[in-house]
Amino acid sequence: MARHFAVPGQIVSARPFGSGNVNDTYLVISRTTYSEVRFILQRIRKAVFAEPVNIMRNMRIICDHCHAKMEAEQAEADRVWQLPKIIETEDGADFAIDAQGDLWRAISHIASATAFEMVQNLEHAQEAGEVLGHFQRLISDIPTEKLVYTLPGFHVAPRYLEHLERAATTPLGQTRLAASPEAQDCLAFVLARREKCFVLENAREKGLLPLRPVHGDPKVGNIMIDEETKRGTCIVDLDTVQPGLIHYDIGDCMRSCCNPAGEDAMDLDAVRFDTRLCAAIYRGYFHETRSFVTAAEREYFYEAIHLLPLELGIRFLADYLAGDIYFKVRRPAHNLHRALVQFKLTESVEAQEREVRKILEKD
Ligand code: GN1
Ligand code: MG
Repeated sequence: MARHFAVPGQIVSARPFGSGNVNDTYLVISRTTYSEVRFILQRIRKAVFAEPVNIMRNMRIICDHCHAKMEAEQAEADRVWQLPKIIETEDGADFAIDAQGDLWRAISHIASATAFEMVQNLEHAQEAGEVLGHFQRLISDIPTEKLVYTLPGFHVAPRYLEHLERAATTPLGQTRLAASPEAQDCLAFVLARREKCFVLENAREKGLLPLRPVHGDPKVGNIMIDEETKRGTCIVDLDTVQPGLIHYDIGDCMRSCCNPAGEDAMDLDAVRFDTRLCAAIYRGYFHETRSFVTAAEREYFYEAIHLLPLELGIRFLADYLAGDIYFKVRRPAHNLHRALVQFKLTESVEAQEREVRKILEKD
């Protein structure tokens, strides 16, 4: 599939790249007689994205919009901001379809920058916040009507609760629950927090929170840090950019970047929500977004920081009970363990609610 894309030279390798839980990603090397080009090749999983073409429609709009805006702002910027660009096929299309009907795309590789799987230090956290805020600001003036939903219902927590409750009653769900006291504890943990799942969607329905273009998946592993300057340079993985609440992003970035033990922490006791990291992320984020974020939106930031780890835990647990069909797993009960990590994180947020709220009041 790499050969479909308009890149000079000969393809010499295509190796698995990164650690995505959904799509398949490869780093491809194409050599010419004088140099080489590296690019990213990806297959979109139809099991998750029913209409992969929608991803490419949004991606085209977002890339064109952001690249133009980044270039216009470059003279004033404190760094060279980047965003991968779509590499067209030999026929000038934004993607190629294989014999199985799967969609493949190629994008430019952001070189001399690293996407860490875990937050490294306070500076890294602040950069993560700044990168997310910068991206949200760049896309904030794209009318939401111009974007399609690549993943309908994404981050709508009540929906995930429903999935979980349904998965728990299926024969497989019942078997997995009966075999695991940990899974039973997880389910009880969620049910004790059931009403929390509705907080953001209720506020949205009341008209308190506007729909805006959001990233959807600003986890630490999607944020690239310049190896030279140690500053953030770009956010990758635009698959879930669609209309949503900025709370999904701030909550997801926090749940990912404020847990120094990482999403796959083997030692559950090491999982905690680090408020110093939270303050650093918020500083970077708010620096970029203060121009458009409303007071009402800020009032719900704490709820988002509490909800997103709970929601991801619900998603992992539901997938475990449904037989691991959504998230790729690397070992048995991987999804159950992932859920346990997120619930530990949720508890840690709860225990520090006052402290977190104080951080979010700062201007
Ligand atoms: C999935 O595939 P990846 O790693 O980009 C998931 C996110 C989760 C994340 C947890 C489309 O993202 O929502 O936060 O795993 N993406 C989708 O690591 O469901
Ligand atoms: Mg993703």
